[in-house]
Amino acid sequence: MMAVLDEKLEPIYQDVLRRNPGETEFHQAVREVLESLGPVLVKHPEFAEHKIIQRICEPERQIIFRVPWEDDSGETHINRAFRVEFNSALGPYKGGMRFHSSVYLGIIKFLGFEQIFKNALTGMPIGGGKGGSDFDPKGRSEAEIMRFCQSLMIELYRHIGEYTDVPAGDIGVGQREIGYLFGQYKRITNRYESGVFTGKGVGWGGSRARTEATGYGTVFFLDEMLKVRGETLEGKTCIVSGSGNVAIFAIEKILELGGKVVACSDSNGVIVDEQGIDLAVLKEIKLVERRRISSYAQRRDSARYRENGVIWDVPCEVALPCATQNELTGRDARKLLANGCIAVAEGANMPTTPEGVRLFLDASIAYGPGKAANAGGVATSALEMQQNASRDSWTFEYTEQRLREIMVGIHRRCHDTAEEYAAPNNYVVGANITGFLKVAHAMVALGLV
Ligand code: NDP
Ligand code: 2IT
Repeated sequence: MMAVLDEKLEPIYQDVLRRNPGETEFHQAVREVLESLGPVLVKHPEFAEHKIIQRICEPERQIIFRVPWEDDSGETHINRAFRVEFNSALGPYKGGMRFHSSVYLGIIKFLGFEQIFKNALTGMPIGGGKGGSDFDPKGRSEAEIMRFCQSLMIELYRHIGEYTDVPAGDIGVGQREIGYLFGQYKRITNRYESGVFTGKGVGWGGSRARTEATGYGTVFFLDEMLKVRGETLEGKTCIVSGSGNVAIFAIEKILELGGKVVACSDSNGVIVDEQGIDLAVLKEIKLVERRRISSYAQRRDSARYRENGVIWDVPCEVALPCATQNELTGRDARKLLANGCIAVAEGANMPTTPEGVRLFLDASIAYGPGKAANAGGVATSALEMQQNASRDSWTFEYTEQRLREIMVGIHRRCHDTAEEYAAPNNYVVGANITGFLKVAHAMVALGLV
């Protein structure tokens, strides 16, 4: 099933496997990028000479630390936290923090590696990094979450800074957690350094439209892919996996552009609403009450809850995976294609397995890989840094307009690069090569560091 790697790249990939044992998600992310790079090395022999690929696969710095904290009953817990500072050729390390029980070094490294190319694609001056912890926020009180964030920051503060490393949110980390992390950073350092975090609240240095940016941006990218095919979202039946930050605002933008969303999900099950998901009800349940998606079905007669269901079995024309890595398998891709799906845009990071990606590319549907399609989140983080640096605060309309232009630009560059490298409409090739070239040229220019 796997594509063959270029003969120069195969030994480099074997080295990555040997040096990073057991980190399967990291291996997957590296392999997927290397599979696109054969023709680049032919055009640019200087990259091999400077060992750019070997260097890009090795994080500049990896920080792993203990986070002790006390729950509300006085019991002590020990978690492990990570910050992988992957590449700073283009700017300070930039990328989110993920709190989820599945987090280990291999997940953070895959995310950090993807982030290098994604951030390069945005055209903004940001390097790549990622962090997180195996802390599970589910069922934890506000006070417990605050204590955990504060304990984590007692170690992390020394490694970050507006010119060094700028964290943000990801799974399990939203504005509330960013507030506790930033508050503790401010207390320890005695500096109101707004630019050290993005995803802050609008009242304390955050950017308007950052909350919406990843979901909106994914739909803007989707819209551009459809345009190339003479299509629009108007009247299209869509499904969106997950029901978190990315999923909710992807749904919002699909509805604004005239599409209909008939299903969403969480890690326990799937909601199918043939009348179309009622966004106000969804937001109330997820953003205000912080409850499970199952309670949506109790409030809408037209909705059904499928415990342990597979969302990709729901017939649709457009599918947006917005939950987590490897959530869409080869089996799911076959099902989507059989049901007439014509477009897939990834709001999540690496949600489609390699077999699924191959099936989408072979079927020539519009397939937008995460590092391109979901780059609107981090791009708007860079706009937040820009506002912080100039002590300014832009309107929602202006910020969304900038986001839209950035997504149109990313789409165009990926599209044109794919054509240049004889892989028309292959956004995987387009995104990997465009992102890589930008970082590789900068690394050569900066010397052996
Ligand atoms: P949230 O924590 O807000 O929501 C995550 C959603 O995905 C929840 O519905 C969650 O369900 C579901 N989910 C998480 N893990 C799993 C799992 N193992 N199996 C099934 N479902 C799961 O996170 P975000 O919306 O911020 O992130 C979603 C995806 O988007 C991630 O891949 C993230 O890396 C990516 N992303 C996020 C960006 C951002 O700005 N936030 C930017 C770019 C990409 P449950 O509640 O049951 O866990
Ligand atoms: O995966 C991602 O791009 C994010 N979670 C957002 C990172 C950021 O710094 O805004």
